[in-house]
Amino acid sequence: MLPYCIRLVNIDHHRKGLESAGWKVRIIQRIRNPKAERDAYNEWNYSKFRLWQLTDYDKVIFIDADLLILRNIDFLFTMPEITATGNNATLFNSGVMIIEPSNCTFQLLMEHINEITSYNGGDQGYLNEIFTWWHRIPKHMNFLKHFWEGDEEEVKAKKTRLFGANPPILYVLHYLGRKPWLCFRDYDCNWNVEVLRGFASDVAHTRWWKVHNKMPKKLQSYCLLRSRLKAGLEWERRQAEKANFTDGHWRRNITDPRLKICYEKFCFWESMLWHWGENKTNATKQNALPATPSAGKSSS
Ligand SMILES: [Mn+2]
Repeated sequence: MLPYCIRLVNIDHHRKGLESAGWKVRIIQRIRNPKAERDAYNEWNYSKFRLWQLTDYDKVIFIDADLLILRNIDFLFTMPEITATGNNATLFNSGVMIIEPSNCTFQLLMEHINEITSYNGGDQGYLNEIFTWWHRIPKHMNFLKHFWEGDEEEVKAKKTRLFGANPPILYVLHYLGRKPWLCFRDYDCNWNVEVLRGFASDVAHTRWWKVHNKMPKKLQSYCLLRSRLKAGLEWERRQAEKANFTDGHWRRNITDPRLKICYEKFCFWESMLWHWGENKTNATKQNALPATPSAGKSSS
């Protein structure tokens, strides 16, 4: 079983979507990170600890909602708790984890919630404090879509080859930064934001859309864009234009049909731009686009 951790905003609607895609949905009580700020992106990500309460399963392969599985990973069920890929030096990335549900472990996790400070503010930092011994599997099992600042051109080219390889070489691709379904399909919108440019890869972006296109049309309808998000994307594009980013993605025409499809009451998103950016907290509070934490923080 591959449980899927997701925040359902419109419960009935999204639940239906997940169920028609074949997921067994379980509604859980969220767990608040007591050290997180109110309404921050990481306020509720300790909810992941509830994985250990799935005691009707002996073993669980946990996969973050922003990963694309490209090859069969069933053999991971033979690995013990806790198995993961390395993030940096001695720490593991919590995007893919093999865990063994146990109420005792769940209790242990909950017991220290007020003392332990997570190095990155997220569940990853916390779990790394609890599970100091872990089993390392190759990076191909949770390959980060990220180019480090120091990456040589050769390394970048190699990563890009891996993102696009067909048949796939990578087992699992982890979409860091802005998610492909929150961009127009024309290009990776990480290009248009200075602090996110290390996450930009049109090849990885296209890969996600290829999988999307194979989904039944009915399921694709869950991937539409809200008016507020369209406005946010256009605002970022204009910022990139002002800064005259040399990659020139901001010049491209948007052909994605989702630009013209509106499912909300308010469809005139262009008017949202009239006062956009005047009050910065306004844009983040109303959740136009996911916050843009530093590269390290968004790596989970
Ligand atoms: Mn992730």
